[in-house]
Amino acid sequence: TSGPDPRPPAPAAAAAQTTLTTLSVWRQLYERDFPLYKQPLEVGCFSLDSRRRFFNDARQLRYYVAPERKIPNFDLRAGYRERFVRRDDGVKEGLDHILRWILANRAKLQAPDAAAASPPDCALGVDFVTWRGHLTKLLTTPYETREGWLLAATRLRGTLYVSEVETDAARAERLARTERHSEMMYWGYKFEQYTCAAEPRGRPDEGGVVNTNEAFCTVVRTRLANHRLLFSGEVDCRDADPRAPPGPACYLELKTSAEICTAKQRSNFHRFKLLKWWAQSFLPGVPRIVAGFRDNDGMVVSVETYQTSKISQLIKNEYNCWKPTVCMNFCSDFLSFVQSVATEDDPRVVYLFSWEPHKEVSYTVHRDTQYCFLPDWYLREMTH
Ligand code: 0WD
Ligand code: CA
Repeated sequence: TSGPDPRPPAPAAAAAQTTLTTLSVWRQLYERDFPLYKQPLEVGCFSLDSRRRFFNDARQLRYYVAPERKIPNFDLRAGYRERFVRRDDGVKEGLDHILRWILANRAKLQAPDAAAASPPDCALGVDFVTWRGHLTKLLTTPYETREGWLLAATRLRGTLYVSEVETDAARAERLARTERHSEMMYWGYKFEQYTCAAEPRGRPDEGGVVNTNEAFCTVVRTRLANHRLLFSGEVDCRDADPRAPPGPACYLELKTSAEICTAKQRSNFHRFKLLKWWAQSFLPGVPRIVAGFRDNDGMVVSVETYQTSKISQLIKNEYNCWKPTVCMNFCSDFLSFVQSVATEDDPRVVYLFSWEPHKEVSYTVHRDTQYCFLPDWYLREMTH
């Protein structure tokens, strides 16, 4: 990630008025003051059940149960063969669940202040609708050296919808996934099972089935510079104390990571992993991240809680480390780039933004193709 970054900005990057054909990811361009980022406000939530069915409620929200022992010795391999139902990640859902939530909650979105601030052609009162995970990828792009991305954008009634398209490289990696890698993906979900209860005063059900179709997602509204955002992200659990503040302040993100034994491992953890963890939780305003550190056999040997707001302090001693302001300014400038490029208000037109490490962000325009992602049921409701 944060190695040397010697490339100069493209000449065009200096001129902000005209529509650029590419956007530079050169870090120094984004070392400005931290942009406005309004405290994310939870405007709703939804749940996906064991069969991936949508519910406009919090039925899948779970409650955090701190491990009883300092060395928990949770066995993350337990149940991988017998008690694991894996979501079919070949099924591309696009923004469908968020769109369902929008249709079920249109009245809420038209809050008085939102309606007043938005032009009449902007039916939802927001500029962007997307997944939190897509924004996380944007935040980390200036430091990413391995994986590129493809983001499809389409404009409908003034709002830009942004949905990821799987890259050829990501698809090849998914299809070539080894058994070991597949099992290690399970470990994260198994850790959730050891530390979450279905009821506020319940206990974890260690012997239950891990089903990755199930999800609880928060929907938040916020503003990045002049961009009004509506996005959703999966939330692992909340503080079990009923006196805890409402979401997102009561939410916790759960993570697993290899135990840190050497200075080199600690440095890598700070430079690479904490960047991704910070970006993912900062966006929706999730204040705490609980990390289970495991050995190579999948035994959790320690648990640590990180305050999202303190992570950037923690990494400041690393040489040439990532900076939150670069992440946020790049994301803001990318959204401005999308605004300037994706001008035609037509769900049959998709602007495909593409980025590969060591390159600039570029785009192509597609009319009436397989890239169209707003479903007919959504278009019928939104345009009648
Ligand atoms: O690219 C994405 N973000 C995709 C998300 C692609 C396909 C599906 N999804 C779905 C997820 O299944 C989930 O319902 O969107 C929802 C989550 O969206 P998000 O919060 O915007 O995604 P992200 O922040 O990347 O991931 C949050 C959590 C992950 O937790 P960790 O601790 O590993 O970051 O959502 C889960 C995972 O638990 N998750 C997924 N689960 C199954 N299949 C997937 C996936 N493809 N991506 C994330
Ligand atoms: Ca997690």
